[in-house]
Amino acid sequence: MTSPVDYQLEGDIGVITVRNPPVNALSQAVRQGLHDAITAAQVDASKALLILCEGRTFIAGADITEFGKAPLEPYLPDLLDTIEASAKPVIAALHGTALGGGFETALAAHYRCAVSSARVGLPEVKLGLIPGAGGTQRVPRLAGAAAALDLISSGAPITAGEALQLGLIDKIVDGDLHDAAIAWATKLVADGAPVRRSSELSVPDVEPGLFDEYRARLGKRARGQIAPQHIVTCVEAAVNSPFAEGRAIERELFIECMQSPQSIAMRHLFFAEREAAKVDGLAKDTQRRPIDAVGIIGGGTMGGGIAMSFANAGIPVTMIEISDEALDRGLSIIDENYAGSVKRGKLSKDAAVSCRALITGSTDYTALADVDLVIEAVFEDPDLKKKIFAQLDEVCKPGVILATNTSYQDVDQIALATGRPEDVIGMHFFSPAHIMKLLEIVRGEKTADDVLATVLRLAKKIRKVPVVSGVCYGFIGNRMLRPYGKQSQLLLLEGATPEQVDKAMQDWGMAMGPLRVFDLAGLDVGYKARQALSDDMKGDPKTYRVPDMLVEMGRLGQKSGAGFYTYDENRRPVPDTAVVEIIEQVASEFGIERRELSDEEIVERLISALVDEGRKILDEGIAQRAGDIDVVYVYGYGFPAARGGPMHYADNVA
Ligand code: 3H9
Repeated sequence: MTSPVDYQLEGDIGVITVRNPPVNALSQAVRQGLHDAITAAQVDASKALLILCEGRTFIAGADITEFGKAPLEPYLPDLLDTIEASAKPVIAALHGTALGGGFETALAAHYRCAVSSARVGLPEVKLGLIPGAGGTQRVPRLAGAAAALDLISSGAPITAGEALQLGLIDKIVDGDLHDAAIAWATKLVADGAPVRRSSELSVPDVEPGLFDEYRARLGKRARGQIAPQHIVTCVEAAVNSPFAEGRAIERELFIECMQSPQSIAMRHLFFAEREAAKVDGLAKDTQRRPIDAVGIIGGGTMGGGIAMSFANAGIPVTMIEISDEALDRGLSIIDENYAGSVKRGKLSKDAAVSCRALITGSTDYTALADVDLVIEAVFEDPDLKKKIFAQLDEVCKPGVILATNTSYQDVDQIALATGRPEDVIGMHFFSPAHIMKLLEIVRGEKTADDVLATVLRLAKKIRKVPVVSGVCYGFIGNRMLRPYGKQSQLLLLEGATPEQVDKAMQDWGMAMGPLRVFDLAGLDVGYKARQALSDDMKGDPKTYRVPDMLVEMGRLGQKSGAGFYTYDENRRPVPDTAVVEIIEQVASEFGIERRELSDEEIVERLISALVDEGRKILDEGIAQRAGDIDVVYVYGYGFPAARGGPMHYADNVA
């Protein structure tokens, strides 16, 4: 088998090229190839060594598919010791995304250059891990402890420019990376540049209290996760101990993380997310339709958020509303959102202005005559939606994709309102749509393959995580939410309070407990939806009597200042004895004797409700695979990533 690492002398420079598509991950063969090349280079005529990669990126990390298996030599930390120990200067030349073990490889080199579009980072924490090949020890030595904590605990990559400022790279080069790097290496040789080992540096002085502050902050932000706390321990060790000792601590904690159920869960999600974008039976080479302009029907919170998702990806949007006032209102919400993004530092002012300029409005459907995709985002009224689709059928050009953002309605019925059901699909965004990552793509019975393939690719372009669902009431996510919500009502009647249910779920890791979620969504939404259902579909009245009574009292949730809780002026939920009285009254009407419930019982019953429905969804073929359901729940419903999603949790931990 040919090695994925090639070594050649180019003049005085020994050039080590990694060629392991798609992302040049550090498989055993790559590690071996690097080891052999570095060793060979010590005794040849080269005066300096250059490590670079072919393809779209520098090494993007350890090979995650090898994790959880018996480790194979050479181990990465040992290989990086060999690189750093080289008697000849080693230069790493970065492009694409130098991540995790890839960036650690670059940090073990003596000099680093990068093209300006490159990004570097240590994203291990997103896999429930810590950097395991010296990253926690070398970054603080080069950039200081505070910068190291930010970089490693967030897992977010930074630009080459930021890395240069932090001292993590030495030079940004223009033009062809190979040629520019050879030129720089040649100059370093001519200047007699010495080997520079980051392990030999000491960490600059540290602000008192820094580590305690990070421990507390990460304890809140990544509740219950072990990797972020271990990162603080390792960086602290970098400050207080020699390199070898710090690295031994890093190694031990890396292995602990690697074997933890949290990392197993997060690695499962990494692959599940990528798998979810693939559809069984959909040919890889399916032709995609070009999407260069988008129309959105409805300028409410949802329509506005969807418009921003496209504009942020550089795609122009025409937003349609029924009146000038409604349009102005919609556009001004978008203005406020952009102003908010600038204020929070998420977007530069210039970027916000150019994105916003891509959104225009109209009250006339003929403004959609030339767009390539229309997304309907009006409220959940099936007749209104059908009317809109019939109208779109009249004004839109052939080949346009017609999508509905419905959360519940039958996409096949909506499709039949047009003469082109094969062009109709569901694109279910989650609120706020410009922030939430999940996109449930609903494949109708007649949806054409190229429509599905186009929307799947488009999802990536607008930086969403797509999951494909079949047609059923509520699709994957909201269908599972129904039994979960019903179970929460039974728990209340049997003896729990709203705050006990929510606290139990939040302590377990959910971003928000179910009753607070319902208050946030608006209790009137479920109320109205129930009015349209038969008694049979509504199910046991015990599961909705309390929220019905709350709505009839005008307690619609957060927006009316009261629902399962009352809300103070800062929209914080305050427990309300009036709600407990209603619960007690309904319980007694149904002859239920209230008792004390444990937090364990609350969690067990609520998660089982999700999992049982998830299994039905799988059996019916609504979801292709269990991992798809996990992706929906983690990205759309605040399920803790460190538990891997409801199906992974049920199969592996529960
Ligand atoms: C680490 O390094 C630990 C060390 O500190 C210590 C070790 C001792 N391994 O995402 P894409 C596959 S932990 C194996 O669609 P993009 C991926 O599954 C690692 N496979 O592309 C997919 O396969 P398929 C730290 C990997 O352009 C294909 O490549 N590094 C790996 O949207 C394309 O991926 C990370 O966490 C991998 N490391 O994004 C980086 N990475 O086509 C993880 C990708 O069969 N990777 N694949 O579905 C990423 O963040 C993105 O893949 C990247 C490219 C930004 C690189």
